[in-house]
Amino acid sequence: MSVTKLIKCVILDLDGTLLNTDGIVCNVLKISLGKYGKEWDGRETLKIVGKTPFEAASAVVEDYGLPCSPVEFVSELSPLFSQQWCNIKALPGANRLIKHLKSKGVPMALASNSPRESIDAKISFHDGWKDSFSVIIGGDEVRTGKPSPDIFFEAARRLRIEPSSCLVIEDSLPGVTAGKAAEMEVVAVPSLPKQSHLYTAADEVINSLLDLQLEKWGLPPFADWVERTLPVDPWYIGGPVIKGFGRGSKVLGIPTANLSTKECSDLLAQYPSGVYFGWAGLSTRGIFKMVMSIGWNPYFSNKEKTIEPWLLHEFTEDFYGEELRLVIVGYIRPEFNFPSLESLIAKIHEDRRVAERALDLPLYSSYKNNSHLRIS
Ligand code: ADP
Ligand code: RBF
Ligand code: MG
Repeated sequence: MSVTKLIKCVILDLDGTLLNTDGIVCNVLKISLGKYGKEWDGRETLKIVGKTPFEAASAVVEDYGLPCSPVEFVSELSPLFSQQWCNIKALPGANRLIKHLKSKGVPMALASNSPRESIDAKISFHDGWKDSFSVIIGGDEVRTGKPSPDIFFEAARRLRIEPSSCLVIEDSLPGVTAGKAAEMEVVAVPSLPKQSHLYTAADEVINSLLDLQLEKWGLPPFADWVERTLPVDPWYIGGPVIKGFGRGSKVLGIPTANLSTKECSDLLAQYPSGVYFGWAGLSTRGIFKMVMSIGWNPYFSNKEKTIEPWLLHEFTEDFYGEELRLVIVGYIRPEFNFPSLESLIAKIHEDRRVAERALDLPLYSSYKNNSHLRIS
């Protein structure tokens, strides 16, 4: 992007952009469709992200042929959703973004298709969020929800900032459409995988909030990158090493010790795909530096989200079945597709160098002694 836009404020969507609502929505639909003897299969997810509750309910009632009206279905779902709000986690990068913009005095608005009351309830579980937004608008406070631009026009009006100086951050297609119809700059952060090709209307499509580059919009840049790495709240996973796709060593010359994706599926779903690094512990062999990818390996277009840890050590033998423990401490970059196998391999070796150097920094090296890595 060549032109730096002079953006004065940021308007954020809530569900799927700042909050990881997808899992909760699936659970609630599973339960409520179960009452009608139907099984939620996730196929409507695309039809409901970014919609108003009424629109989402209409899609489900129609697709499943439910013997109730969308209005009735909404009122059946509402109490189930309310019970779940305390369990919704912030998406990675959400707290970082809100804190940063607040500390730099950049005005923020929250504009969501969900009713104002639900927005207030949801954000009450996240410290400091409510006070960070100068403006909060729900779908019930404007005439028509997204994809209509109403909600964004209203946000700009209340912020007293020209629409063309507003940056919208949105995960859904209706939200992107609404932002562009309001003639704002729009960064899309699709919440569903493998959808980025649908977001052609957006000014930029990023993989997760971790990849947001505020300086592109003339906003104060994040200052927390350390030698090409972004520290993350550490997370811990582990399990026996299983067989992967059988191509790490063979095709790339880069062996990756795979973990069962079923056993850590909840954790995996919480983290954006991308390249991360940290420390790896193997029961009988010790503790090693590690760099890994999480995701669908776009170069190989995998169907499943996998975790591919490369231990930065030369082993003389395989260690399938052994207990592998990982502590992940930092993020490097999103996953990419590559024009050639050589360029993919070269990039992974560059990741290795970045991780190797970073892990010597006190910030990251302290985790080497974490008890999670020592398996007794
Ligand atoms: P798979 O597709 O079955 O994971 P790979 O070709 O990716 O096969 O090789 C991974 C296996 O190689 C690991 O499960 C482990 O037993 C072994 N291995 C040897 N050296 C390493 C290393 N440095 N990092 C990760 N795995 C290694
Ligand atoms: N695969 C991709 O398709 N794109 C990537 O950007 C990518 N980055 C990776 C970075 C690291 C550090 C590692 C260890 C793997 C990466 N891979 C990537 C995954 C690689 O394709 C995978 O290890 C093989 O497919 C083996 O299953
Ligand atoms: Mg592997």
